[in-house]
Amino acid sequence: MISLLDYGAGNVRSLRNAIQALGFELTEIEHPSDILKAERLIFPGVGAFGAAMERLHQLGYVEPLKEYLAAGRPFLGICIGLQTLFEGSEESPGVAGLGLIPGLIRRFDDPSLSVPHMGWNGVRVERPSPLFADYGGEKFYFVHSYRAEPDARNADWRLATTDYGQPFLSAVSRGRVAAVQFHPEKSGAAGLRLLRHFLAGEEQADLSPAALASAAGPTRFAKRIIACLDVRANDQGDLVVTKGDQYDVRDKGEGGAVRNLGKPVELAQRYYEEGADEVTFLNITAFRDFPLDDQPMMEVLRRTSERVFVPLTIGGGIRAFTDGEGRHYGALDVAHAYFRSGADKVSIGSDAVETVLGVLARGGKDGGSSIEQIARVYGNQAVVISIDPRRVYVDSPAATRHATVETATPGPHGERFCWFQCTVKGGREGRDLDVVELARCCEDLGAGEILVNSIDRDGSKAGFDLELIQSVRAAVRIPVIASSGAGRVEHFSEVFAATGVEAALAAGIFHRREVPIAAVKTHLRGRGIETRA
Ligand code: 1PR
Repeated sequence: MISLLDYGAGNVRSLRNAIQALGFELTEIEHPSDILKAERLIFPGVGAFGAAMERLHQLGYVEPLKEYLAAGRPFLGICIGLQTLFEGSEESPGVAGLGLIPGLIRRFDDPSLSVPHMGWNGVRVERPSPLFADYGGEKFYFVHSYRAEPDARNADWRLATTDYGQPFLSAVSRGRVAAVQFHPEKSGAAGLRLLRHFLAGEEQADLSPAALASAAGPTRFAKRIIACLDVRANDQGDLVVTKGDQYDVRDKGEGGAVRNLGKPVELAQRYYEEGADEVTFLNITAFRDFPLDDQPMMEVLRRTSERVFVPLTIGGGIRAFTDGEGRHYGALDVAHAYFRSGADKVSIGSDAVETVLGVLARGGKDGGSSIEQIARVYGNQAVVISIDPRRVYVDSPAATRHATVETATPGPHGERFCWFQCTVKGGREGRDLDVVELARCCEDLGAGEILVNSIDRDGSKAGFDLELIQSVRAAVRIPVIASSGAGRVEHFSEVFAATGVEAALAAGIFHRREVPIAAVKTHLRGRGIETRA
């Protein structure tokens, strides 16, 4: 029987789904005494180090957990569940960890690298282990801003290391106690296999040929290819995957129907099977409907998270609402509902623009924004900002206060400069705010990633707006996702080579089966750009 130690801070639905998909039943740790009764204990940690330790103390779990671990009983920690085994973390100075493993958790500090380390990276398996018995050399999904440093004092715990600026401990074990920094429940088939080895109590320690090979050289961080599903109800009320052409999702001509490119869950599962590194749902009319009433959307998320084991992002309508009966809901309530339904990250569009306008007008942040609230509870890495910008052409930089670029694509009247205006409500309204102001302020508010769409390029197949993407890439240190305009495989190598972004997203060419995800990855590897297999 598997006992899950869910201390209630974050989204562990994905892990539950993975364990159930593997055919194992879970029992919950609901009382400190349950810990010493557990046969096999799995401890997924999400959120911040200090918050995790505080919750464990509040629940009275620390002492029984230390006793369980000291007895060397079967244990698998995940992410923060690895970090709390150490003595402490720079993330929460002065907060003691469980102290089972000597050493400190430190922040990534290589200025040339985005933080969090968010995406797919390899592991160097350093000794035989049941977890990696049939390891085939695949990459795993990481999302963390702090890392466990290998040193002489924890050498006997070292199971695998990974390179991101410098090597860090990506897996530790001693006897039947093990922990991994990456998320096996979000690492596709390779992650499910590793989970199965633990859940089945396999003790056969082995070192596969691929594991031996992995120990040879550096691990390589992959660029992410993300499949995006814009979702809304069609005129018959059915939730469909649609696709905008410069954000217009209706077929051309009088009374055009909402384009219908398929069913959300089926398409998401197809993309998972075809090798998408992440799947993003954008609920494109949620800005006007109250998402908590949108049970079909929550059902789509629940059913998708039961069969898709790579990160799921959901956006649309994450902001404060007052419903028809005058009941007030905060953005955190909407985000809770999305996480409970299976999302790993939430993306905020319109509300981020209004928030930043408020911060700039007030001259400072007040801790009450949707970004700050959600990042505080779920961690920075769970908050994505989705920008819906459009080009505004000007004759000269002096014509506007906004950050302009000298563009290779002149305006309709030959203007050689432009700035990128932020919009809300799916591009329906512009705001006096540019993408650089938005991105920088959102990073300061605690967002973990920026999705840069483009109204001008959306659905055009003309390629990504490289000048737009580069403007945002240069403005922040958090990961950036390029979006809008992909038409052929070369557009992906072009945007990675020109801007250095960590991920690229597409919709239309995948929905219409014009370009397979595998073809994009083959092309990128052919150009020496690392991808997950
Ligand atoms: O503003 O917080 O309620 O969130 C609304 C979300 O829905 C935002 O993320 C916004 O980008 C999105 N959205 C709103 N209206 C539309 C629309 O199309 N009418 N989708 C819309 C925007 C952008 C990408 C698109 C790429 C790739 N879509 O998701 O799929 O441009 O397209 P391509 O590869 O086919 O060129 P809130």
